[in-house]
Amino acid sequence: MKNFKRTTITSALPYANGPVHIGHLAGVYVPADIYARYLRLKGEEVVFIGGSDEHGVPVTIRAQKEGISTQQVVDRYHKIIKDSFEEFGISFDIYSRTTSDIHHKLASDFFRTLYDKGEFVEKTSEQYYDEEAKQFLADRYIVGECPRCHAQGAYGDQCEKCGSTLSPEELINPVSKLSGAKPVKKPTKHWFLPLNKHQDWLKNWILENHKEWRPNVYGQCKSWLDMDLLPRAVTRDLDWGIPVPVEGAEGKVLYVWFDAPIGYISNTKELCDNNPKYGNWEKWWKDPETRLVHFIGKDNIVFHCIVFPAMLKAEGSYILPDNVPSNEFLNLEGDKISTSRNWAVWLNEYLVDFPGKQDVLRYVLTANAPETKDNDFTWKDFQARNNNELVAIFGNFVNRTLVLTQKYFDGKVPACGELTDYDKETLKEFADLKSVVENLLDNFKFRDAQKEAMNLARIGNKYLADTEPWKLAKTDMERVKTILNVSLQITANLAIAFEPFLPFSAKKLRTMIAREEFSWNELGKFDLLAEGHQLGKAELLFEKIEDAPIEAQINRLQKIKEDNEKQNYQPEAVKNTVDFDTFEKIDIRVGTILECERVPKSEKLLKFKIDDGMGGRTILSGIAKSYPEPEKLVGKQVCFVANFAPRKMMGTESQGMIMSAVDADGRLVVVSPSEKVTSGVCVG
Ligand code: B3M
Ligand code: ZN
Repeated sequence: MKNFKRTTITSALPYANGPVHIGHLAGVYVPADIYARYLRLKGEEVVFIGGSDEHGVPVTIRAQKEGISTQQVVDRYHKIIKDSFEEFGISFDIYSRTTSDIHHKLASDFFRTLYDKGEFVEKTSEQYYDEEAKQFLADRYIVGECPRCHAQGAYGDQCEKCGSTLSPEELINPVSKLSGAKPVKKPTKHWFLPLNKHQDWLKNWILENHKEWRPNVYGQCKSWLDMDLLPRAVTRDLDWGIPVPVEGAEGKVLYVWFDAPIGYISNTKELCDNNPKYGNWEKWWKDPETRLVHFIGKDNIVFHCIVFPAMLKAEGSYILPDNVPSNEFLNLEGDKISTSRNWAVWLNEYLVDFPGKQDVLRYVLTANAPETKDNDFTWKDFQARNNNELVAIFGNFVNRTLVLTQKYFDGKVPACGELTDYDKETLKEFADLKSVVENLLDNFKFRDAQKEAMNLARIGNKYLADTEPWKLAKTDMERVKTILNVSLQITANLAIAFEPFLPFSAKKLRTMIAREEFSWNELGKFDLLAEGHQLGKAELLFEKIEDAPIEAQINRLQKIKEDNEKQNYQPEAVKNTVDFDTFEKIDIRVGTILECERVPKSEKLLKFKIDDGMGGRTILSGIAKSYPEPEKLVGKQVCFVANFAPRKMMGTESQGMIMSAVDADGRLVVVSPSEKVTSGVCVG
């Protein structure tokens, strides 16, 4: 690997159109943060750049939906997102935004440079235009029938029902989302980045010289580069964004995917302009001795590996990314995370439900990181990993070590006597793992790296279990001293090894062992805590998570699923027509419920005693699951079929049928008159 002087780490700029969820954290921000913390701990020169992507149609659509201005939308979500990242310890050197002045100027200048160098091609094409709203329509603003699955409401770029990628021209009966009008075609001029001109060097650069990129990233690039690349429009007809700095481009803005990656550069500039300790911003972007690494999700690969590098190359003075570690997607309880279906665990909500447990989520998301394939987050796994790994292994080891040291030595590090062979073996095994963890981190294998860090804790836990110092305390205090000294050195090592992954717990642990900071290079050393060093107060590093809060989460998701099913409800086809005479044959009446109880031994049946105005009758109805407290129905009026042929069920004759609506989720709801009427009257 080439030797670099410093590293610029970027993480995708999330659209400021909603809060961030566990999928964002797992896919991009936790791995980027682990990497940044690891390099800093090694004493390397690093910047870690983040920010909100505040342009683009996703943002304007949100404004439309919420009925507020686009500026209000980005102000609201930029703050929510920024706060969430801060709370989860994502250690950005800067988290800024693409509506900043610095960014507008830099992106605009960048465009102008390429324009002046003749790096764009100009093309006039026919685009959909809304004559009522008087604007050109972005793909997302055109809806119609999907040409593939014929669902209504497909977007001009994608059908959410069947997942097909579409172009607005393909939609059947397209209408404008802005006004509902039928859009018309109108010519408009745009600037295109001719990717075809860049194809050859891109091919060579990625396919020949970056074979080490993750297979998912390399593979996606290859499939693009094996086709002929086409010019890409980098301007749009929109009123939200950075104005195109060219005469004759009034009413046009830079395409969001043109300006957003430049946001990495602008944010670095903003950081450096305000903090002299980072030096000149250009060294982070233009010095060939700087290593540029982009952390992104898989849907952003082509923009970071092909489009943005082509822009940087066209400009001429920038470095190209050295690696683009992109993750696949994280699913939630087996289903794709979806903002529109609210199928997500939102970070701001997680913290309300699990205050102080940032590290638990970080741990679980890394343990299940979708590094090579899509992966699943489940609440049961979350609970199990907390209880069986963080609490039972890491926490347990640390706690026993500190409590025993407190008990026997007043919290002072005891002297280390002669090491037994077993002690030496343990320490060797431990020290060997250091290079394993490092190697994994250097290669962006965070999931395996964390697993090895947990193995370090396992070694410690096993050491204590095997040596049982609490038993030796009565007979051999010298040996106890050595065992606890070794255990304390291991504890200090764990504080280092877990620092990139679990920064809050590592900090807590450092407080407990009264050490302010460590460097990565101290990992694998066993003289980190000197004899006589006074430790701090021992506290539990992690707490067990009980079943109740986990079930609450599962129920919440279940409820969302049911609500979604309802929203997607497609009414059943209407049955064959019947004439009035046929209809008249059914005698529907209103009755008042006098008694209602479960039929013993039946899961489904409820037994009703009904006042039918004719002396009363008994009706059995299979709706018990929808009415877990049947006695609450007493006094209610219901419609029932009075001339339904009597049937015997579970030994009782049912004299009629109670009418129920079947809701979209299968729940049965009895049908009642909207006002109280006399028992026994007809419905018709
Ligand atoms: N905002 C897309 C996304 O959130 C986009 C990333 C920009 S990175 C420069 O998936
Ligand atoms: Zn479709």
